[in-house]
Amino acid sequence: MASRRSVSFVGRLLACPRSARQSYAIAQRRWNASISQRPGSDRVLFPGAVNSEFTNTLAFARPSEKEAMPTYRILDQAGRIVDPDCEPPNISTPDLLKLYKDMLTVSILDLIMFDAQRQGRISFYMVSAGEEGIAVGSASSLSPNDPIFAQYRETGIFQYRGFTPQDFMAQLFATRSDPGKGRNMPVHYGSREHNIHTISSPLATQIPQASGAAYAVKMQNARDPTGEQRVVACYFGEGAASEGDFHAALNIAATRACPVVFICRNNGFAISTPTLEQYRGDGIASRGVGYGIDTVRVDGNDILAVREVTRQARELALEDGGKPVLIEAMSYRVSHHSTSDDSFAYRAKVEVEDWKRRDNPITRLRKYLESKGLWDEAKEKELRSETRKSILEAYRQAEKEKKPALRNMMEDVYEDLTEEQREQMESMRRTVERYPNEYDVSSYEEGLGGMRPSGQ
Ligand SMILES: Cc1ncc(C[n+]2csc(CCOP(=O)(O)OP(=O)(O)O)c2C)c(N)n1
Ligand SMILES: [Mg+2]
Repeated sequence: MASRRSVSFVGRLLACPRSARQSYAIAQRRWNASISQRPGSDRVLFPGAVNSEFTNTLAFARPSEKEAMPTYRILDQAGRIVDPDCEPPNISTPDLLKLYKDMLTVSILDLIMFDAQRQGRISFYMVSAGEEGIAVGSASSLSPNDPIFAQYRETGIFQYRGFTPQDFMAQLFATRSDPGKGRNMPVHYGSREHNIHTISSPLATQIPQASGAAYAVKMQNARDPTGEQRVVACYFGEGAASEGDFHAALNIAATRACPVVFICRNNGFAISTPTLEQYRGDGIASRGVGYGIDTVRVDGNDILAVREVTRQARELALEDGGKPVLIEAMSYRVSHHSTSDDSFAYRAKVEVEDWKRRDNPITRLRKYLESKGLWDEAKEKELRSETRKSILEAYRQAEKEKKPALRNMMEDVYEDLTEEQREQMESMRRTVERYPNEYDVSSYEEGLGGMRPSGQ
């Protein structure tokens, strides 16, 4: 009777989706692990380490004696395919050119806006210099419907997903067209339309949020197996990976099997702290392995390699009902950390100059395109001048645009304004009214009237 019942249970199980079968296998493994070893077995089934062989050699695992995880690349620094026997990269010419144009656009936007901050036109800026390939290359292998959580040096994902110069400028100048209503510092973009969650300043907060979103996506994928199967992508710097949030996020994603592709940009610095002082292990990749997560390290200056690694990571993340994957993309932060930083106070200028000369994702792809006859100096000049022109046009328009009404500082914090918020808004309005020469609010929508609650 019992065996008949178990046969029908197995039958039912086999009819289940693969993810349910996997959960059963895990449960079975747990059950086995709780039983003591069979006589003569060469390994014990401890519940906490289920496949560990016995040894009578006492040896500490010494990571310093292990080889570092290799770094995958397709193109070398001269833009040549490293292994000519390999299949050529599977990418159409228009797609290849889009990668190049998007990287170049980000770098031109960065130059213009860095200067804009120096001229006092915007309050703050952060460039992606040297790391454009990581954002653009990885975004090109995601579905536009995959939700993204990012840090702040991934402008390329916004560019790739269709942000226009006007979209960038609305946020940077905090105009009334900014979907964030001017509440965030510059470069903290967000876009519901493009499925990119708004950038948060507190480091690493986006990582557990991404694991949670991936758990929701996992359930949506299971509920609608014939619909589009999505993953979540989550970007962060190697410095952010020192936060507790990083560890909690990776562990929960691993144990709950969440389809999330973690993309760490390892650019050698967390502001002034070099990686040598941040950790002793083998980068961030070794931590993925520690959490039981499939992990790969890639040359972040090789956009084709980043694209290919992300494509495969996305496929892996959707296997067996979902699981996390970690990509560590190696690069070098060519720029100062932000407009508030002077990196020559803690690193030699010659080191930066050397990196600039030696390697760069944009020049690497350009060399490759030139070798294929797809790019030349005339095309480069034309693209640079067109891009500059359209960015400057949007810049000038945004400078003239009104800022959001001042009530937006207080509204939307709670569903309705609280009594205290009403009093504060009223008190602010009276102060501004009394000192018009000190507080010019004419550049804000509705001027002084914008300090009354909506609908009043
Ligand atoms: C919780 C928290 N601690 C400190 C900071 C200040 N801070 C801003 S960026 C940064 C460095 C982050 O380095 P990394 O994650 O490697 O990113 P990168 O700037 O190199 O792209 C620090 C310490 C912060 N924003 N949030
Ligand atoms: Mg860093």
